[in-house]
Amino acid sequence: MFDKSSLKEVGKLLAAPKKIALVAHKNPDGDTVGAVLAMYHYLKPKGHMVSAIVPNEYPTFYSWMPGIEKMLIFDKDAKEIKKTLADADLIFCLDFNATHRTGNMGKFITEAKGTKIVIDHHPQPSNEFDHYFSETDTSSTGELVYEFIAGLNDTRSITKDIAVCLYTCIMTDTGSFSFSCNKKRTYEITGELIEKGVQPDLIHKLVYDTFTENRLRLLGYALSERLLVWDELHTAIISLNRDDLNRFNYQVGDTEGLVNYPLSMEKINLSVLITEKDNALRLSFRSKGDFSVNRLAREHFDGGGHKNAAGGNSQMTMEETVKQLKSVLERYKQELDYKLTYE
Ligand SMILES: [Mn+2]
Repeated sequence: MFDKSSLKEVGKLLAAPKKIALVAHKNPDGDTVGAVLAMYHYLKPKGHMVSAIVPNEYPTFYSWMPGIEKMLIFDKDAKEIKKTLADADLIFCLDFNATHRTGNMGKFITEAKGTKIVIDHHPQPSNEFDHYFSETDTSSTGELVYEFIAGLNDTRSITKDIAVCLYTCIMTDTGSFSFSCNKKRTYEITGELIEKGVQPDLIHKLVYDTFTENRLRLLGYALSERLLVWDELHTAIISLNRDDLNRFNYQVGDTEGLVNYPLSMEKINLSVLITEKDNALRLSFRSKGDFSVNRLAREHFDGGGHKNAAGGNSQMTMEETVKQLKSVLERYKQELDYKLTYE
């Protein structure tokens, strides 16, 4: 799985107590939060001084996760985080592979003197780090954290809390085992986590069955009033501006998963969600089949991600962004014209 000499070197670094910063990416999802907390619970009992750091607020449907109250949030605790990063012997970057993915916090990671270690499954890592535990063909960073611990021959140290965090990573990053989940190894690891005490049905409820009424009504509104379908491009778009979000008292995480709904139409291969947040537009892309939204986001929307799930940004107005999206997609018309078949 991983490069033996990197594992050996990092294993050596972890053999004596260290100051360790564990960092999540901006707009945190279940994978990055779960990976940070799993590493926190793994390293802390070994005598290290460990800090868990996230750039901005995480959605409330992760607030049940063990240890999450320990998270330092850069938007609130910038001063403490700057010092923690500057003092750290080791910095683990979990679920991202370029410092800019942590927003304004990025430059403090860049400036930090500690050894920088990436555990991540996104394509094309930047060269800013010292050690890479990077596999693009894996369900989640959580799965790679398991492999990292397994690589150190230390799965016996995996407690129920660690297992719960890692399970949350795998469940959320595979859309409850509906994508990026075609490998036997993902299920072997899931089985091991269940043996450590994870209850999959309970975790599913804690993450997905915790909508507020406003969130469910926003979903209904988005699908009935804000959905645009471009048949000839096999594409659907949902756009939500500030007023739409305010109307339903938007809270962080309320649009999570929304982008997946249009893909449930047979004719749709690409779904795009555009939301107005912090005076800029955030784009979220999902595809089914071979169309790469990572490429689309990288080449045209200042973003990136995975083949079937990516994010991007736009500095234009909503109207201009939708127009630009349409003109870009016209160029991909052929590539978007397919129908999934059983083979
Ligand atoms: Mn991930």
